[in-house]
Amino acid sequence: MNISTIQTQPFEGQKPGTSGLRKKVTVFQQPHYLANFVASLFAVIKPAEGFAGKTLVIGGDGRFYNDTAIQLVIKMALAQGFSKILIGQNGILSTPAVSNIIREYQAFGGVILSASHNAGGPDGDFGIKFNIANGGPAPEKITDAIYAHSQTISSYDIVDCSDADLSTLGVTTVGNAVIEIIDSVADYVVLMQKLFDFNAIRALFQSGFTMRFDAMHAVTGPYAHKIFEDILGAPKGTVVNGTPLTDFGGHHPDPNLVHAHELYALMMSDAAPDFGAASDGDGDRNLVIGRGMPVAPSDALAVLTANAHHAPAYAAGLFGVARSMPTSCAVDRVAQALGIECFETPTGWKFFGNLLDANRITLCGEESAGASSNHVREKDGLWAILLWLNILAKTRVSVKALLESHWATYGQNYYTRHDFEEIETDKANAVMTHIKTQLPNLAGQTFGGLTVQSADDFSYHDPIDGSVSHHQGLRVLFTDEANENARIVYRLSGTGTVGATIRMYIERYEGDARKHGQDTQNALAALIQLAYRLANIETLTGRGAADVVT
Ligand code: VG1
Ligand code: CO
Repeated sequence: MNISTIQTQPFEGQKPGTSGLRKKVTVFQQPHYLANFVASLFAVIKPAEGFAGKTLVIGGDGRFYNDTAIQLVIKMALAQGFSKILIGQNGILSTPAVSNIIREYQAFGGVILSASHNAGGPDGDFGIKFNIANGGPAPEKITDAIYAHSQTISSYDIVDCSDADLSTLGVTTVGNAVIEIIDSVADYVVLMQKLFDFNAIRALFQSGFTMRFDAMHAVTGPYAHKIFEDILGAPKGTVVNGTPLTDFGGHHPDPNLVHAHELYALMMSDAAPDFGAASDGDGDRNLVIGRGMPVAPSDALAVLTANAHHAPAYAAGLFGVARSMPTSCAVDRVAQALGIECFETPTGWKFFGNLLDANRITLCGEESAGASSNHVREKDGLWAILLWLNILAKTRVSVKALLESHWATYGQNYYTRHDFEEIETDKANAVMTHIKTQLPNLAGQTFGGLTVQSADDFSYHDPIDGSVSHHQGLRVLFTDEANENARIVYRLSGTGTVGATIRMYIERYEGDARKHGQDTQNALAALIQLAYRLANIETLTGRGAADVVT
């Protein structure tokens, strides 16, 4: 193997965000841009003994630039001396599948090429992130070090060899190393069969239960065809948009009621099947809609926690649960009832890893349609959908009935997120500064029937490794006359690629069963108005309404 050393210079701003480095494809296409990041990654993670004897997993969601990026990562990994490189066929692996393969094959880590729910194609977004040996996203101390290295880089090493054939399963030798192309779906399917009662779900489909799964032309298509149609016996056609496309058919592969509108419209119509679900670009998110009944992701986490015991993997109970700070507090009440710990972490899956590794939690989730368990170290869209199916197969109730009885037992946390996208960065910063300066004076103030209990800039103290992460969102906590809680949370997105995105998260607990099941935006109207007012959003940004409301 002939290794070349290429001279380069730093690029500004190669800073990983909530979930890796995410930029426009055109940014990644600049000469050396991706190579600089990959070289910085290898420099930071290289153990004293080097990479000999170690395995690297590589996979992506199939979006435009996936192939080009994978070939580069392979050649740079070979130059670093990795002994084995495992790659999903045609470069395809969902994010949870990568996480599983890292763990299953005891790899050193994995490189995931994806920009998740962001749009793809030549004008769309691309992304790269690194997952460590536990299968989870690299913690902040690694991503910070990669960034620091990228700002001083002057050269990188790469092997001169021809491109690997990603389409043929099997092993190829390159110098002292082997490249193995593995089935993208097989290991993941085996894992799911270990966790869930497939016979019960098969019987559910046999009984006439109907479902639509929308793969949004993203990575889960092949997984979903295999699991739902081939193995569980759902009729062909249950999975739609099941062929991964490099531009996701021109849509945002983001499973929310806005971008998965077709599914939503079907589920709210007379022709609705019993169960609707979708996943995102890289397969780690999930959307679940019952017939006539969308399920808010925060509620889903609570319902799954309360009913997980129906699945074999969780029958013995849960260690604990965790949710990201902006996620609604619905799951907290379930944890309390179960007598298990409930942790509140910053946004992003990397913060769950330590709690999962230490067996402090079994399930965790985020308001942004992400949930998972200790079976991998990523959120897992199909896992969540299979857990729903397992629960429905055992209880034989509708999603609507399940949700309504959940609210009757625990109360309902009305919840919404308002996103203001592509705001000029200095305007977005002005909004955050405006809110921040008010925080110290808010406690004790009353707005309508709501009194501010506390207001702060959230810092997370990791209970396992003691690390502290500051500035994880501004939160204002209220209590009302009935002593029930409400919250407003503000944060800047760390996954956008154009300008800045402000996210407002608005939540109010409703204990009175007669007031459950109302339209969310109506139920939260006063609080939403207050959230806009406290942020002075219209004056500071010129935006009177959010771009995406979920
Ligand atoms: C968003 C979500 C966050 C999620 C992240 C990655 O981040 O809010 O909950 O973990 O995307 O999801 P942000 O910083 O834009 O709010 V995905 O499916 O990339 O892996
Ligand atoms: Co994703």
